[in-house]
Order: sequence, then structure tokens, then C-alpha cells
Amino acid sequence: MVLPISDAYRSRSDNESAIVRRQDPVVYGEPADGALTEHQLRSYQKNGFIFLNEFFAPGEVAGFLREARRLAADPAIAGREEAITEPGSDEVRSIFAAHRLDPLFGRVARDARLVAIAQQILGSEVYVHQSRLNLKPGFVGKDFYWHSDFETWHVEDGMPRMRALSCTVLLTENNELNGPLLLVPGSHLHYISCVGETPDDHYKASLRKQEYGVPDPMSLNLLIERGGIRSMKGAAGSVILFDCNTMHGSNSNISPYPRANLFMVYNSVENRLGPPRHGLKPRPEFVSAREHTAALEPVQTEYASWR
Ligand code: 6CS
Ligand code: FE
Repeated sequence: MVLPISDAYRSRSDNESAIVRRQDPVVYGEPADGALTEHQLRSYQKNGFIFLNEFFAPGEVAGFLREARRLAADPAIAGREEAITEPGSDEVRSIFAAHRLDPLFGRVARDARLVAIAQQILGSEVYVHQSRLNLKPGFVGKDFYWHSDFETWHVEDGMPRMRALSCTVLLTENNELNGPLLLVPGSHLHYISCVGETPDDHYKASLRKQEYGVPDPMSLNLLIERGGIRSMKGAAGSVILFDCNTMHGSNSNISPYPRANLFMVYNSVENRLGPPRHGLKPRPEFVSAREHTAALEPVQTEYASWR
């Protein structure tokens, strides 16, 4: 594979940070594709995200949450590398590859309504680049510092272009108390090139607490002055779709109320991974799919009668 001579989204290679204009479209498909309305697509294009209130019915999402709790309490799961614990505690923070470890989440990832939206925005068939349950338990759930996912996926996974999106299904209510997702509207149109070399096996530390590939305060200030910060509070069953380059993070959870979310990254089949940057070794399959990249076949599921 030949690497491009100049990399528009170079990062973690210079001593100074930089803000670069986005080089890729945000919405690749047409309103006529039918999943989101023209108005919704325009809002996604402008802000870099969209909130779909109570996309799943209360009875459906109650089953998802039961399944998430069952997985998190399963000792066989806790012993696997997909299970990441909180810094400073043994509580499970995330379970990666949830859609491959668990048949119900496998169905949710292929949910016909979600896949149709991902295909419409990305303008092609899609596959799951990464999935995880984020459990953010009460009292000990730690923050996720500001970052663009694309910066990590480009550098550490060799994702070529900005043609992926994250889909978060709220499994509990996300409110002002339990550390909801914070997004910077409009930030997806700018790429922040970060300072610092990436250590080997960075994911082992970064999935707990990220310290490389984090944007500098000046660039963050600039983005936030322009776009502000939106706190994505909402009822269980709601869905947040956000562009791979939208700046985001979340606060820790010092409340007793867990914030459980299911997170799936849809990537275009035309944007499969190349080699990571800076000679880094590819991250494991459970963080970053290189083998499981066949186009998803959408399925319709009667979640209420699941099990
Ligand atoms: O390293 C990653 O791929 C993951 N890390 C963060 C903080 N967000 C995106 C992604 O799930
Ligand atoms: Fe992220």
C-alpha cells in the first residue's frame, strides 16, 4: 500500500498544533435516500450531530439495559480484553466489540432503521469499525477528555478520510448529573492536529484515560467560542448520531446514577483502514476492525419478544 506524500490530517508528528479545514464532505448521500428528512440532514451537516428523541421504545431499551448489566456482571466477560476497567477501580468502564460478543447488540448494530441512516449520511454501504458499551457507573465513572475520534482513528488505525459516524444509544437517562456527552457544534469542520508522539500499545492506557491525541486549550477555545457546547441530555432510548470529527467529551459521574450508553461506529465500506501512521502497529480487532468489514446486512427485530 502506498502512503500519500502529504497527509492533510497529519497529527502527532509536529511540535506545534494546527487547525486545518476539513477536506471531506459531511453528508455523502441524498435526502431522497429516505432515512432522515432534508431538514435533519441539513442540521447534521451544519452542527456535526443530530439527536433522535426516544428512537427506541421504552420496552425495547429496557431489554438493552438488562443485557448490558448482564454482560457487565458476567465474570467471563470481565476477564476478557474487551472489558476495560475504570482508572483506579475494578468497575467495568467499557466493553468493546459489544456487537460481536452479544447477539442482541449484534441485532441493534444491524437495526434496519439505524443502518439506513448511516448509509444515507455516508453515501454507501457501511460496516462497524468499533462498538462498545460505555457504562459510566455511579460514583466512580470517570470523564472522557475532549477529543475528535477521527484524529485517533486516522493516526492509530489508518482510517483514510472523514467518512464515519458514531451512533450512541442512550440505555439510561443521560442528564446533568451523570456525565452526559458534550459536543461542540460546528467543530467537525475543523481538524485539530495534536502534539506528542504516540507510545506503543497506546490503547491500553488511552481507553481508560487519553493523554495523547488531545487537543490544545487554544484550539479548543477557538472551536468553543464559535460553536459553544451542547450537553446531550435525554431519555433512555434516544439516539445521538455524530460525525467522526466532532469535538466531544464528557464529565465524570459523581452521582449515584449510572450512565449506560451503547456506542457503534459506522464506517463507509469505501473508507476501510490502511496502515496506521508513524509506523505504529495496528490496534487489536476489538478496538478497530480490519477483518470484520463486510457490508452490514440490515435486519428488523421484534426486540420486545427477544428472549
Ligand atoms: O481510541 C478510540 O478509538 C476510542 N477512544 C475514545 C476516547 N473515543 C473514541 C473511541 O471509542
Ligand atoms: Fe470519542
